Amino acid sequence: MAANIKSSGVRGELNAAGLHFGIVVSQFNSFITDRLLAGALDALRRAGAEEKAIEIVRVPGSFEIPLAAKKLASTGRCDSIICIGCVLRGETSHYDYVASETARGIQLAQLDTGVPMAFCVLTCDTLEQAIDRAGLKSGNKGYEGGLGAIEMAHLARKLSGKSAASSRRGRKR
Ligand code: INI
Repeated sequence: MAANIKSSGVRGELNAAGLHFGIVVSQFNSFITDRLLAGALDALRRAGAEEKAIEIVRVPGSFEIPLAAKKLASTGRCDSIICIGCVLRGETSHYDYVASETARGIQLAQLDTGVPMAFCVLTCDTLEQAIDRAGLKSGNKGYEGGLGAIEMAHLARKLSGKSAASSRRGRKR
């Protein structure tokens, strides 16, 4: 095997020091989204993020997350953005529109801006399923999103050939 082949591949570290994060959180179903937000903050703090490097933006519902996330990414301040929401199935097709457009919008926003966006929008049939994913039986998807945001911030820098220092110099604050 050629000596210069890096068989381990490229990956991002789980160290949040020196990184700037945005969190866009929906106020709809806040009983759940508050817990997801707490999980995301826990992940960022444990990994060494500074309080002043975390910006929280609150939107009315999940449908509004993509636009807020895209505008936040366009400021140039964030290395990574965590998108938090909870869509619960009701009796009509409203759920399907909100859930799919939120997911599509977040994906478009990260592809358009190049700023990684963690998808922490629960799409559940019941409140019980959401509670399980917001800190009970199935962990906390906000915490997982926080870790994913850190990893992707580093990976995005590496794939664009930027060092942490050069990335900070180019960032508007
Ligand atoms: N928004 C949510 O975040 N979760 C939901 O379950 C939900 N339901 O079921 O209606 C919801 N609707 C509001 C939506 O996100 C927008 O805020 C609203 O349509 C105004 O644009």
